[in-house]
Amino acid sequence: MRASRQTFLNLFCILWLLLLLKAASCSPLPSGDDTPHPLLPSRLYKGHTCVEKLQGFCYILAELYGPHIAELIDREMNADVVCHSLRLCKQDPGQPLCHLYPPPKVGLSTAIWKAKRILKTSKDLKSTTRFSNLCAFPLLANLCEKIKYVIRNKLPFEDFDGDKFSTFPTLRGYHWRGRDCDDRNTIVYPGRRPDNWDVKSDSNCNGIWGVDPKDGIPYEEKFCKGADSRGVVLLGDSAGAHFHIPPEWMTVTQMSAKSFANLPMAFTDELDWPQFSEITGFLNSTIGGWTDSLYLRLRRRNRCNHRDLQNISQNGGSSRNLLNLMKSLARNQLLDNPAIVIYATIGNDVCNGNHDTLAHMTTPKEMLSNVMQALRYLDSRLPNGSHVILTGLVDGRFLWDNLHDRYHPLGQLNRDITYSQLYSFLNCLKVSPCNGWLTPNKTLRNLTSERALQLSDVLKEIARSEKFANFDVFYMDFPLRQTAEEWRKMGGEPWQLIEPVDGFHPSQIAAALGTSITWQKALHEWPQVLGKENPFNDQIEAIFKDQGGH
Ligand SMILES: *[C@@H]1O[C@H](CO)[C@@H](O)[C@H](O)[C@H]1NC(C)=O
Ligand SMILES: *[C@@H]1O[C@H](CO)[C@@H](O)[C@H](O)[C@H]1NC(C)=O
Ligand SMILES: *[C@@H]1O[C@H](CO)[C@@H](O)[C@H](O)[C@H]1NC(C)=O
Ligand SMILES: *[C@@H]1O[C@H](CO)[C@@H](O)[C@H](O)[C@H]1NC(C)=O
Ligand SMILES: CC(=O)N[C@H]1CO[C@H](CO)[C@@H](O)[C@@H]1O
Repeated sequence: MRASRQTFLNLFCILWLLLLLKAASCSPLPSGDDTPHPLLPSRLYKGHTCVEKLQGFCYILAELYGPHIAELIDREMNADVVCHSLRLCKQDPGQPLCHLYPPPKVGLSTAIWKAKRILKTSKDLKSTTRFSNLCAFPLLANLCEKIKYVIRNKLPFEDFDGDKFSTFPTLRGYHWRGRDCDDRNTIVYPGRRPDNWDVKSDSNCNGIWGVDPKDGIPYEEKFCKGADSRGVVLLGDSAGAHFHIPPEWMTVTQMSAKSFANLPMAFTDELDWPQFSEITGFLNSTIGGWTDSLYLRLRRRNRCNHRDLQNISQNGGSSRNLLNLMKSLARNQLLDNPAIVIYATIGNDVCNGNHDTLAHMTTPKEMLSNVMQALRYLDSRLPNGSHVILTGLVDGRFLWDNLHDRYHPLGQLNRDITYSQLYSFLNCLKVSPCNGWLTPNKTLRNLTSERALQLSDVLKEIARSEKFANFDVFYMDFPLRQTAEEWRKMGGEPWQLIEPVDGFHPSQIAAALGTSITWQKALHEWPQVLGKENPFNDQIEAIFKDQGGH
């Protein structure tokens, strides 16, 4: 599993740093470009034109690396040099130095050597010092408190408050799963069948409870009995987790304090935006595009499904590591409603950052074994009457074909970095999320797609031939082609369907369009998956309003 969470965070940090340096050193100050640069931190506090725009973002980096970066920029060293000297860009012995920008005149290794000497003269920051500096930043204080709390109490970050559902918005709380409505009570959670028709309290968190004073019938019974209630569970990879780095963090011209307003939240959610994701998204998108999700549609179809969603996706999720990840599925076979499980590891079985990437791809035989194991596990956990939809792998040639000669947000200002260059750089640093597709080698891209197709065929065959006791199983291709077609009809361009910063993940637009395609397919071909429409939706809305929000 090369394309792990850590890899993405590393990648993010590298890109981020490179940007800052570029922005700071290129700063389009109105005058006096020939005067020596004053130290970066003081420039930050005084708020010079270009730097002013970087605001909070610069502040953090200045806190983290301030004097070092300032010294280095003063000596006109470029971002690659700083990246290497701070060891953010790693170099393996005997391997060439990776660089994104043209090397400085003195040569890259000389410049790095000089930069390292400067670093040695000032005291090295320990990670703890860094952390408390970070905490001094008001925007991050709240996050720091939470992290300190977790560390102090030796809690695993995964289940921050010791419960699978949570009233904390981030740190894998309700942005990942339907919000719990009573964190202290373990028999209260979304998706369960109601306790005594929720006469006294809302045991399943769908916002419907109490008794109708007119006839003495509990509302839950009146509106939800026999309503075919069901939840949505996404088992997937970073596409499901909706990996997104806001491009305005990368594009100097778009930078403003507001761009960074969502920074603390993005960090605690590990740069995934599940609240906007295509299967479990529920908030209006603040990251471009619009939100649409199977969960939202299922909720609209039957308001009794309110809050019944789980996102068990992870960056790097593949058929193999999903086997472990899925153990965090929270579904009680006896007490809970059935679920629709979307199994969607759309790329990581063929995507890895290895040099001999082909040798490290999942084979069809392994795929069969992994997926069958997963399905048997689900069969032991899902309530009878559930449904599983297997989604095929994406054809990632789409990425190269639509992006390679376009400018990356990092390179838009000076028109100097294309995706092709970025991919090579990531490949060189060994942090590429997918050597097989993010490569100029057409044969390799073809071979990667060929394997992806074979793995999709395995899924298709499973759906055709295997039977399970508690769910039926369906297959659909990853709807990339239809998505692109729809988007073209709407006047869009294919490259807009890809996350601009990483040049790899589906964008918010792709997610929203994909949802509607998936929904339509289910509606026409497998209507039993979606259950029936609840005739009481309007009444539920009239009485319970937003049902307690999400
Ligand atoms: C998103 O915003 C629109 C109007 O701006 C609103 O009608 C809709 O209900 C919102 N959707 C969600 C999921 O909040
Ligand atoms: C599941 O429900 C179906 C009817 O919906 C029934 O035929 C089947 O026997 C049930 N399976 C189990 C394991 O209870
Ligand atoms: C890649 O595949 C396409 C169609 O699938 C084919 O036209 C092309 O010749 C192949 N290229 C290489 C280099 O294998
Ligand atoms: C392209 O990839 C294929 C398959 O890995 C490899 O055999 C070939 O040597 C590569 N071509 C180049 C120019 O690197
Ligand atoms: C991708 C992801 O965040 N999955 C998480 C879903 O929620 C559970 C419990 O909070 C986590 O354990 C998973 O890692």
